[in-house]
Amino acid sequence: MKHLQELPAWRELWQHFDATKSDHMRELFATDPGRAERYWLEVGGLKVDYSKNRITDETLALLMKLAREAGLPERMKQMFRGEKINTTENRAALHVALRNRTNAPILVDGEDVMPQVNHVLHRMGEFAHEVRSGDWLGYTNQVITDVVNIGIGGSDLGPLMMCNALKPFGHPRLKMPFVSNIDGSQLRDVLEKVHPETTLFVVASKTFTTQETLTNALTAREWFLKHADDKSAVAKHFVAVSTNKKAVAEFGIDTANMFEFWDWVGGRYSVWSAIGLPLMVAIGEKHFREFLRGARAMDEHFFTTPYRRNIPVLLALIGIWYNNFYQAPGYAVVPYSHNLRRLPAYLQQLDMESNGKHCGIDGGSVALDTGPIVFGEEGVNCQHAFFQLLHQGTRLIPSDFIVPMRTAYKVGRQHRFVVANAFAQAEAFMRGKTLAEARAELADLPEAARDALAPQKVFPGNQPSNSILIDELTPFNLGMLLAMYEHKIFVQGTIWGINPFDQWGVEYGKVLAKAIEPELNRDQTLHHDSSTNGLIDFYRACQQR
Ligand code: G6Q
Repeated sequence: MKHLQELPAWRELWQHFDATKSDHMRELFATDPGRAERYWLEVGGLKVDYSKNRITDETLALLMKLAREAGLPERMKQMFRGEKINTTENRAALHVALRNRTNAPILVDGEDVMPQVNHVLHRMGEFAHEVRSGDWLGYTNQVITDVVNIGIGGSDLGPLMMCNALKPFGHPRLKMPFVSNIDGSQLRDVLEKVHPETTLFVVASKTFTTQETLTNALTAREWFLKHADDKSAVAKHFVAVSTNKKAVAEFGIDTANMFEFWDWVGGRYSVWSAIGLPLMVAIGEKHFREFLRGARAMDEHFFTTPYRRNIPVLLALIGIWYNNFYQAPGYAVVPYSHNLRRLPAYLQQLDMESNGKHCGIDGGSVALDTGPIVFGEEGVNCQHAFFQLLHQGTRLIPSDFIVPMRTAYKVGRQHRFVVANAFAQAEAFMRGKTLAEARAELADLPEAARDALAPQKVFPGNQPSNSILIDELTPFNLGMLLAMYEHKIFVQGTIWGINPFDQWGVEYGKVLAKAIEPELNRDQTLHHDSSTNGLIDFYRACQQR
């Protein structure tokens, strides 16, 4: 396998970069009236304006050439065929099967996975219906009012983010708290607000070995049993979502109350699986299936559209242009929607856990920058915080502005204001403000004061952004949006020659604390470095106070 740096397109891109790196987007817009129209794509309710990027048709042509030379076409086919492209874990990466609403067979080890996918989806639907209709009763025959998801990482962020995003579709009786952190204050806050007779716990863990989740689930069960005082009542208040039947049974949850998924579903790609159960309970089966259909629409777009009009491919390539040529440290995700406030955290995991790798698939070092640093916050709040650095700092940091065009909440003129802010910021990032413009704005000041202040009010501009417009926050459109990012990340991982589907860093984290936790309480000799020994000693001392 050739390294990226050896590909002809890579070398041509460097030449192109050297020739164009100082070009300003202002000029690109001024000299090309058709730019915005040409750099605009639509799929269903999703529109992407990618014209405010430091690209030209030549840049895109070279980047697409790079994608082909790096083997993207073959890799896409391998993914869709269910081949074990997650080589380090010897697994397929088949989240696309979970939303394969055509039901065309998808084979893993020669077996069609669609019957089991459909079976679990059907069971989830029955369960969601029972809880929503009030047929599912607690141990004192009361209807359920709170569904608490206990899970972390991929078993938390997807359903949590989506329950917020689709709040207007939520069942009016049901509240959906999420507990992820092992810091007991989160669980305590939730348990203070719910009642054991009307609360259902969903214990969500792919492996069912994650300490945070199992510890929180045990505490929740103790809390429940303190009130119910009857172990047989647990079955009416605890269900599990997992791939590990044995561990679920050992934990004490009846496997009849377990919703299964499979090792070919990565944690951060699992919101489409039974991990999405709380979401389905909140919005109902019909809307959950719409969510899957939206993702499917994006899958079809991704797998069948030529690169020049393929949204995930183009966004991935533009990201590589900044990451590897402009050496941008990362990008900002800015949803202009309070309901999408957890989207940055969701994408942070999706992207950084997938492409935060230094080792290539072939075992060698990739020797170039891979996954970008992803950060973000809901707009407009972040305009009053970190946007300053994007406007006037020294770094190139592209942004994705995600802007719903309509809102379910008709509150005054707020939504118009939100949209106006999003468009204005993207324009300002692109245009900037020249010294002459800054001086003109200060025309009232005496000459000396103007000379002193004007440079401070210069905005370099040329800061790239994609405007991702969503007709409305519907399950279908959000399914498309998430699938778009999944595929974008997959394309980038493929070009960098890494495996976006493993997560050895996360696994490492799961074992690290196990060694230190017992040492915190015991008076035993420590064998760490002097800093770690000191930290442990200090903790011990604090417990004596
Ligand atoms: C996701 C990661 C990680 C995982 C959590 C929870 O892709 O693997 O975030 O989801 O560590 O793992 P369990 O679901 O196994 O508890």
